[in-house]
Amino acid sequence: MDSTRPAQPPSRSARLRAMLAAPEISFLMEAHNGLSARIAQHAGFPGIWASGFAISTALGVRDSNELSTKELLDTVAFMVDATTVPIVVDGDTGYGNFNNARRLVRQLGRLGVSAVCLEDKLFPKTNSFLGTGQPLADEREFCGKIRACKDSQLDAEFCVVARVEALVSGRGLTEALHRAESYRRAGADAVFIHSKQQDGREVLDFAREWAGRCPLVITPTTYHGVGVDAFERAGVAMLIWANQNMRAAVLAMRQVCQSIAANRGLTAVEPALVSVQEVFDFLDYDELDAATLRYSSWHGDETTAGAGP
Ligand code: SPV
Ligand code: MG
Repeated sequence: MDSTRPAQPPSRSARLRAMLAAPEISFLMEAHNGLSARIAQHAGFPGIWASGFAISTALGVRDSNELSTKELLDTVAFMVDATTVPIVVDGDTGYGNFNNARRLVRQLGRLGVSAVCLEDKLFPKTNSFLGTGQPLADEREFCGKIRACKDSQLDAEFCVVARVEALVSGRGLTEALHRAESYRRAGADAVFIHSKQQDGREVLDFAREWAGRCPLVITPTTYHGVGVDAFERAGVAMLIWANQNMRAAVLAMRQVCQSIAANRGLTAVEPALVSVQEVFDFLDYDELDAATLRYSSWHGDETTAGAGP
């Protein structure tokens, strides 16, 4: 090994894998486009959840696989470009069978995504909080999908997270544990146990019975009243705040539109808005000015490699 070469920092995927393996809990924040991803990273989150619900909503469609994989990938590409932290992409059910899912994994890998989360429901999926019935995938078929994804990933550190919907679909703890174990054996790097209860009880029960067989991921959207310490003590590796940026954006945009329409002016809203200059600063327009000076009229009189911005 060349000892004069500076050590490479760990890749995004390696960092995500390390977070899952660490004894302490990690927090991922939802983002749904380049801007929200940038804001999440800026706030200090060590990783981002590219939420299917939030991305769909931000594009004005429903979380029922109305979004195509191409549209998902286009959005995720902006999020990767806007950040340096690991991104876990919500891959829903994999957009079809094992073949569609493994192609998605290769496409995500090429973009620089660190993990995909696949849920054991049927295509087209429905959001877990809809009361429309939540039919589950055949267990063996879903195991094959996980295996196909693991066999297809381009980067050894890439993670496949298997999301268990047995509790959401009312099948109970025993089936949830059984499916989680099957998915772990099929090669899943982590298990995401989802629940729509409000007290977090079934998630804590699951975590106790699971006993750290592989990293556990949760999303306390409905059981947000339970302090995170309880989940940390129960051995949860990763907690995802799954949709709060999108919901905050809906609220803020609705309020600002209503106020401007009602008041026929900006007086009421202007103090509550970030300034245009703040937007320029956040997107680092200064870098573009510096690059313009450097590159727009190059004289070829500078030879230092790597002197660029
Ligand atoms: C998402 O954020 O798209 C999820 C999590 O899948 S949930 O909406 O809670 O099902
Ligand atoms: Mg989703």
